[in-house]
Amino acid sequence: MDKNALSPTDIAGGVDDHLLKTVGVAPAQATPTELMQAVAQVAREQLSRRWVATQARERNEQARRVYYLSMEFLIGRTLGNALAALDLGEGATAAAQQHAQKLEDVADREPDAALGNGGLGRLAACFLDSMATLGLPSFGYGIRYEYGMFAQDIQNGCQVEYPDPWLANGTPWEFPRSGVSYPVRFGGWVEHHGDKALWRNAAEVAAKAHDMVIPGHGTNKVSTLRLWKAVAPAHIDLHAFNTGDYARAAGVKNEYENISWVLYPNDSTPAGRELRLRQEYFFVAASVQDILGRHLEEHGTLANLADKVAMHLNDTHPAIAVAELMRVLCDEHGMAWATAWGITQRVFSYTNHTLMPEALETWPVALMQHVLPRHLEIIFRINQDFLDFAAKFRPGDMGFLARLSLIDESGERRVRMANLSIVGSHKVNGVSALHSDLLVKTIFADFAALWPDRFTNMTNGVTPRRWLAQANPGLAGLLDRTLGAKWRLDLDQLQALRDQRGNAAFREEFMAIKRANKARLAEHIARTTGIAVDPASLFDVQVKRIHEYKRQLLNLLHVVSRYQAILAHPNAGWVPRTVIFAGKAASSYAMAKNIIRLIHDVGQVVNRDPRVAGLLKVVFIPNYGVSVAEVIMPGADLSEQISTAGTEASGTGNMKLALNGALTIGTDDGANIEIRQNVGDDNIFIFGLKTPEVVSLRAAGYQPMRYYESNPQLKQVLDAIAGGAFSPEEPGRYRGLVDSLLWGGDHYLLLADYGTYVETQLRVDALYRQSGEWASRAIANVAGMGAFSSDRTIREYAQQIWGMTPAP
Ligand code: 26V
Repeated sequence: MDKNALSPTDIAGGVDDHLLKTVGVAPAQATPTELMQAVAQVAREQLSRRWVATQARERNEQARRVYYLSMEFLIGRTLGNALAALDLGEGATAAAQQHAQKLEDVADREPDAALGNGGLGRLAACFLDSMATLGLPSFGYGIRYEYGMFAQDIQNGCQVEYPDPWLANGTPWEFPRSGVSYPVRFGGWVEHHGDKALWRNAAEVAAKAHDMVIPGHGTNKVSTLRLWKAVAPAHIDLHAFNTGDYARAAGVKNEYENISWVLYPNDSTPAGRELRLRQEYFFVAASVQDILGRHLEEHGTLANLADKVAMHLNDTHPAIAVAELMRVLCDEHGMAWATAWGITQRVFSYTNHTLMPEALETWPVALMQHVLPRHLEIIFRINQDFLDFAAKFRPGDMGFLARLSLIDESGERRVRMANLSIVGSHKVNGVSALHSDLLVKTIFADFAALWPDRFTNMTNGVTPRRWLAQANPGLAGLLDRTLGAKWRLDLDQLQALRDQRGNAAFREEFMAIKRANKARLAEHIARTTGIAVDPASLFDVQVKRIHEYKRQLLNLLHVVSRYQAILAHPNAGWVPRTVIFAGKAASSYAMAKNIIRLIHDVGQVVNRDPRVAGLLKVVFIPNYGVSVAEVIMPGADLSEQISTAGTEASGTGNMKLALNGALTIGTDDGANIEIRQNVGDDNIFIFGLKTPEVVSLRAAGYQPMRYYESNPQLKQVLDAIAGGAFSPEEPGRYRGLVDSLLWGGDHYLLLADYGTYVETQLRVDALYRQSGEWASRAIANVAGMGAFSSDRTIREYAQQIWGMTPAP
């Protein structure tokens, strides 16, 4: 593929060279961390070559490009992925060996780039991988946070958060572009001279570009992730500096540079914090300048902007870009409003990632006036034009207009960023079939009435390079021997595995690989929790952010039921189980933190009770993130996807687990529905209320107490938790938690789904006892996952939203 490919000797030589010249150590004395840095430098050189070549080609071709604007990119580690893309894996393994190291251990020294909270950020990272692999001319744009997602430690069963200084020792993967810097302005006021608006800003900060090169697989093309760092403009407060008041000078500098310091967490209730709004505008303003600058360089006019530029809004976080593009086109380039608006709508598209009303982003008008006065004016004008149009559609219907308005006038006036995104885009999509359907039936119904064709679905996907080839080398090897290596780029080829379901030798090999992955996971569990688990037991896995709607608590109710049932019927032939949890709680989300604590408290009791030894264990793996997930996904037997129907937009962990041969136990929610359609009803355990049933149960007046009173098993479980059976030193610790279910409304209907969930778990046991059958169904899961490659997702975006044709 690559004429300049390095031989193993070249690689080993390159590593030693970089140890000496870049890292600054004697090659013979290199530590694993230093080796990681040197191997990374060898890969970096190759990536740089590809970057230069790709950029030149796209410039010459005057290519149409897609710009993926996202506040989050949950990249994880880069070394393994880069080596695979560059086909340097074997050479690097050999080079590590020459230093008496395993490449795996070397790669383990790289900190994760955890520039995201969860699903939305990881999706962006999978999309970059697919855009590069499909050769789409593309850039990701985001923020170079100094501190990413917090690190989670568990102390006495409770979550404790630590900062994540992932850049403390530098990163070999970024290319600071000293020449690429843009001013970003804030605050002040607006003067109007005739029909000209003049924004007199109060402050200005510089945005400096730091590029990460995103290698494509099976191609020499690469893509760019351009992250902006906030830097105080050189001229600020020179006076303080000159008079020797360094403390004041430093204070002023920090006030500017704090914009890119830290990733905001997904809080239980997103606060309208000013710094967050500044972050959003900061990266949008820099990106728009960069994009228009590139366009003008190549085309010399903005008239054809929409023919050459697609900008995608990953959720509403970058939605201020709609107003910013209007401002730049009209105020700075003198374009007529109507012309600019036509271009803007053709340029933008928007993805919604959640139906949860608490998570919909709005900003107080007063805050926006203070931070972005000109943008607020522009938003008002967009709103005026829009409402004039909408009024003709349903004359006299003031409720309709109030709901559509970009401004929520019901209390403190607020700007609705989702409404701005929809009005400013030509396409709006949800992330699974169900979610997209619910969008147009619920929160965006009024917009869908106006513009039915604007709304569409793009079911999520995951990159098979990271989530199968890299995370599960054992299974990847078996696939290579069975199907050849092309599945990495054409995941539909997994279909052919269906024929292997009845092949005893294949099944055995498949399950031996699963067993080895479980042993690896067990080692990770022992190392991080001190708990020994048996790889022969069924590994039952729920890993994701901790949230009430995801119902980790329902899982735990089952664990307690099982514990009590084993005690009551010790000889009932129980299938040994290890129930594995992992995930972070937002630091201000008290209920989520309490759930983490309860998991640990239940674990303390269960794991020490000799009466259930060998039959039940409960573990919580700390600090869930991309790298931890790469160990967990391949080692799972059972994937828990048990959100209340209608709440999980898609899920992507569900895809990673099934792709690695786990069977799903899940509700009829998000992408679970499409997973079922693809793997077949017999190969998945779907239970519980469906979305319309959830709706009617709530409408009829849901009474959780009725389930408690009528199900003795459920009553026993809740009584035990509430009575302190798992917190004997503080018996009332979980009274409030149980009360929130019984008396607080049980908002996510745990008690309503409890019965069918526990029954379904018994069916899981029954199948697991028939190991051949289980193996066959696990294989069917892998075979059915072709549709969930992010390559498929990105092809759909390219063709149906961005107007681009990816390489076949
Ligand atoms: C949700 C919530 C729920 C209420 C409280 C605050 C809050 C804050 C953030 C969020 C989620 C934000 C968006 C997000 O990450 N959505 C996830 O996107 C994934 C990729 O599309 C998708 O697979 C997940 O189902 C969806 O939750």
